[in-house]
Parts: sequence; structure tokens; C-alpha cells
Amino acid sequence: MAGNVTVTVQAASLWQGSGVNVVSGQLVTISATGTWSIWAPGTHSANGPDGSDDAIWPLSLVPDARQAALIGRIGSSGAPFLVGSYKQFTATSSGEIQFISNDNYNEGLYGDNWGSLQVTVSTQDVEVSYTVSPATIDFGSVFFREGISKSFDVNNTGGSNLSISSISVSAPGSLYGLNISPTIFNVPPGSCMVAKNIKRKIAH
Ligand SMILES: [Ca+2]
Repeated sequence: MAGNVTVTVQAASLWQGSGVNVVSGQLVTISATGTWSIWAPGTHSANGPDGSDDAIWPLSLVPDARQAALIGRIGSSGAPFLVGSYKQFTATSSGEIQFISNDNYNEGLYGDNWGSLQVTVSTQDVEVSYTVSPATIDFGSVFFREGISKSFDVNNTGGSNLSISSISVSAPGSLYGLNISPTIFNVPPGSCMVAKNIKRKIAH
């Protein structure tokens, strides 16, 4: 299901659900505006969704992200990741998108935080389609102990990454061996990959 939802994310609250459930494979777009702070009022300037210019802090929830940056995760057990003011990605897991500010989570230092962000989450179903050509491969005549190499194209005509995890072959005759390389590869959207070195030779 595709959707577009805007939620308010409080700096002083722990993980906050967006109500948006994403499905693995969907294209997710998150944008955020507003100001907040992970420090007590009057001690620091307010920050936007990209966080503070102060040095990163090793005790932050996401240590290599700026302090006070907008952080997200997919599902309550998902790994936290930097969102900032804009992030677009293809979901690799399913669950509710949740948000929090990048503060010291383990020591619970959220009580002095203030402000909030408006965060818009859009999800989009991505069409999956591809073509394989040629549809069949004719190896013709193969001499004993000799091989013939053929190849075929895998053309990703859809909008998401195409992951080939295995290739199987239907070939007549029990005396023939058939080897394909590679059998595991990725084809980005709009790209074409060639599976080479399909060798067919008579088994010993
Ligand atoms: Ca704090």
C-alpha cells in the first residue's frame, strides 16, 4: 500500500511511531522540517532535522550521526539509521517507521529536550519487471570434450533493484553438462547484465 503521512516528532520523547507501515521493497521517502534541541533551553541554539554542528558524540543513539539529528528505524527491533532532513531508500524489511532525536539513549537524557519536527513519510510501491533474452539458447552441435560458450542478457525494466539468486537450466539429455557463471548478481533499475560463459559440453 502506498501512502503519504505527516507526523509530529518530539525531541523529548523516546521512539515515536509514525503509523506508517512499510513493506520490504517499497521506496520510502522521508522529509523533515522544524527546530528542536537535545539540550536544556538556553544552553544551545536550536537545531534542524540534520542536527548540531557540534562534534559527534560517542554515546549518541547513532554515534556516527550528528547530535540532535532525526533518527529512524523500521519496526521496534530495527537498527536505527540517520534520516536528517531528507532520506530516500528502498526498504529491506517490513514494519512501522519510527522516529527519535539523536541523543544519549542509554542514559536516558531526553528529559531536557525541547521542540519538535514535522516529518512526512511517503511510501511507494515499486514495479518489478525484467526481460531475459534470448528466450532459449541453441548450442547446436558440440564435439566430444569441447565446450561452447553462450551468454544471455538480463534487462531490468522495473523500478527497483533486481537480485538474481540462482539460475537453473532445463536441457534435454542426461549426457550433457552445463555450467553457468555467475549465478548470483544484481541488476540495478534500467541496467542490463550479461550472464557469460554458459558452457555446454559432453560429460566424461
Ligand atoms: Ca538531552
